[in-house]
Amino acid sequence: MPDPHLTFPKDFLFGSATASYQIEGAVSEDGRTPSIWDTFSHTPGKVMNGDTGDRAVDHYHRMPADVALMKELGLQAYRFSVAWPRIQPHGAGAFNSRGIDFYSRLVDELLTADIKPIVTLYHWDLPQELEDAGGWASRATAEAFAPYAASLARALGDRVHVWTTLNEPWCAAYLGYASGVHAPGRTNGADALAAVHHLNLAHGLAIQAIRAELPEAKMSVTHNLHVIRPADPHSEDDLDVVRRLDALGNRAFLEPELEGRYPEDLIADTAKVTDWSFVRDGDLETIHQPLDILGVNYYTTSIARKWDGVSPRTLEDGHKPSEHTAWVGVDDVDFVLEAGRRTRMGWLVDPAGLTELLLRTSKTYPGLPLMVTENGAAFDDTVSEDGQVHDEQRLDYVREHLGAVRDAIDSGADVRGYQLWSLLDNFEWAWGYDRRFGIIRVDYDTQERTIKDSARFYADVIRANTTPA
Ligand code: IFM
Repeated sequence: MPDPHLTFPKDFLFGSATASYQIEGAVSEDGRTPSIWDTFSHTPGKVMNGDTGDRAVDHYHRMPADVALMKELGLQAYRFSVAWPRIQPHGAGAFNSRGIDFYSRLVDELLTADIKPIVTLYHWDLPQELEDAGGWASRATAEAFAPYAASLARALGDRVHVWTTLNEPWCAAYLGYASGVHAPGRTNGADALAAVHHLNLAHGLAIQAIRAELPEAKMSVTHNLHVIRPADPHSEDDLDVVRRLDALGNRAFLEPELEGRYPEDLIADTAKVTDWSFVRDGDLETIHQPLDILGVNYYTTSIARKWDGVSPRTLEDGHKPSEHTAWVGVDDVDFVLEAGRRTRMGWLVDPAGLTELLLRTSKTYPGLPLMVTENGAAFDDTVSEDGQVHDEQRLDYVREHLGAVRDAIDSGADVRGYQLWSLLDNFEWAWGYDRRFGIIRVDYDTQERTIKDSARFYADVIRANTTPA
């Protein structure tokens, strides 16, 4: 008997998500060249324990077996990303048929297993050669994205269920170019804001390029939208901090992509850092393309207040609180660490925030269907004596967040699916292999896969929703 709180509309798509650099390994095989993450992870001190994605979870070689695991769980969709340096090793010019062939085989394998492919074109592994030529701070990178997107549209064609241009450009721009905790590790506010714009531009150009090849393609983009609450809802200062973080984190992407403009307050707030002259005539029209679905990644909420300039500030998720935004003009933020359950990332478990975010987004953009393209949790798992992983905390997290999605649907949000992050334990960026998000455990020495209890629970939810009564 399905849990009534976990029953979803008929066509709701249950799946799971990964990203190329986090799982593939095989970094120098079949013509792939280094990405910015290869360079960054091989730079001493950048990634915990000196971990790299060189081998990751060897998905490049184990892909058919991994798809068989997805089928065993009953997944209806699989969201993965394509490594640009496999497809176009120099970031421009010739395409690499061996790289394309890997993704073509993956898509076929998924379709044979009755799993819908959701393809992300960019999940942070920029070809190093493009970074050397200016990276996302340079317009040329956005322009190079269009032929890359078109080549994938030609190769994978109508076998793809949904195309996603970018994953979390917030991270690519601010963590990569402002705080420098992600590749390429730059700390330059003007570059970060130029990256915001060029990522938006790449999004628009890619949609045009894919639709030119595949007029029926379903297009999307995925954002890690932030739910930030003021510490004191009556404090003008705290409300203003939240407004500025919302402008940088949410509206810097949503407004150009969905409304064809940059927020005026964002331009004013960042005036000391840049004059935004990298936005050229016609760019906003290019960025503002019709979307079929908006991808929302959600993990947690935060509470912000204006920093008084004196007291020691809270350390959130291991970084200085304003580290990511200080470079781009918002340097007076402090985050309040609320009591409550936290994941191994230090993130508060707050399912109500997901309901709030889905409802807010669907109210702001009525008529635009939403998909939760990432949600999940890192916890320290152990293998029990019975050889199983009883990851109760992750199971609870998933159950509560699925319930939160259902609550949002009940209150009127048009949510079309849920992609659990992540299918497999994998390379968690600056945290290396120290943080496990998978619903399938990977033994990093043997590469053995073990289905965790959270995955079995998720499979039961899917089965209950798809088995005719
Ligand atoms: O692992 C990441 C993923 O690559 C992007 N979204 C957040 C996840 C967990 O940190």
